[in-house]
Amino acid sequence: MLQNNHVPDDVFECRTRHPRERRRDVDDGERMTSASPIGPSAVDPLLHIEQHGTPHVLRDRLASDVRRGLTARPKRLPPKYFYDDRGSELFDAICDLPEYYLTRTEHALLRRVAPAIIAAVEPSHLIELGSGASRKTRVLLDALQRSQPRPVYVPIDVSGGMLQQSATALRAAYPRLRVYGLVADFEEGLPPLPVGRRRLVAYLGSSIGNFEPPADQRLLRAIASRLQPGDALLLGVDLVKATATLEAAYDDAAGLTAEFNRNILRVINRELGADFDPDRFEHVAFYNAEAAQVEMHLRAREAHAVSIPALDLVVSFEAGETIHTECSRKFTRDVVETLLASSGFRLERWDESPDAAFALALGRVETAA
Ligand code: AVJ
Repeated sequence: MLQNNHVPDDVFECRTRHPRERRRDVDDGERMTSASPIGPSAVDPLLHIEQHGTPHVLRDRLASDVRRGLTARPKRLPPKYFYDDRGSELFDAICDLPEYYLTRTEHALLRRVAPAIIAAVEPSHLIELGSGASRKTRVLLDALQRSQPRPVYVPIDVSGGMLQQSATALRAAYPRLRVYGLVADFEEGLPPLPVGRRRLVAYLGSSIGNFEPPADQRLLRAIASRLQPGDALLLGVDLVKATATLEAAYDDAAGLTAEFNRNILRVINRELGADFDPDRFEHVAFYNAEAAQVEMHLRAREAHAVSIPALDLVVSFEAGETIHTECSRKFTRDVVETLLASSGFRLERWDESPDAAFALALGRVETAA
């Protein structure tokens, strides 16, 4: 569709019009619309970033999630709140740690299979969920650029700063690449996706592992519902393996994962005026084999109380009491195949790293019978 010179107004599905919406023509008549367009940039017509959902709504969401989580027993917090600027930087540093094999293993696997995946799908659009720094994406973009005259990349991420930065860098590296960045919290509902001849959605890094059933299926179904038969999903999944390997990856010697875990408390301090002392919490990570997931918790070193003025709430902790901050599920081929099938995708390719540590699953949206 974006190959055409005249693109109909409904470049987006399920488009909602906002009264103050401003519409701007992009390049040769293509249009992007949203509640609050940030771009296109004055200096680069192939770069466009728009925001879905306002910071105000995001903060309300944080407030209600924190209230619900910290008044529950056992206490818990959603892992998506690790990722403010500092948390994103910490996660980036974790990806380079010797113990955190996930990122480099997936990267090497992608280098090996990206050409075959791009050849099989022949996408016009690469849509990436949780694109972050878009490091591994370049492997896919290299293959895409070779096979497409006018490739389109659609990074979707909650972090606007990160998105802007990586989108700008990608535009410099790939002169023919059109970048439509979407700043959105896709856990709160997937933003409308650009319509294209053939779309490949990539969800890498085993981030799907943060979603416990049935939330995993809900997310994949939402993706499938925005796609058409023939479109595809590339899912990166960390695989079940020796407990010691898994636990080291989430409790590194340098202590970066511990800082990353405690960062969620700093986020709550800043956003809700709380007085968490992160040093009063110990980082705990272990593999729960029965649930096939690594769990991260924060354990109070001593009994104390924390006040959260924005919620008008005081939370007390017993000595040793924990906050469950993350589940990182570990997968098998069977589990992934079943998850994909129950969400509307047929498993078309399954590629494992040579050490069977990590896999890439290619799911294809089923052609309607
Ligand atoms: C980004 C969710 C894939 O679960 O391995 C890294 C986050 N947590 N170290 C993961 C994380 C602790 C990461 N994901």
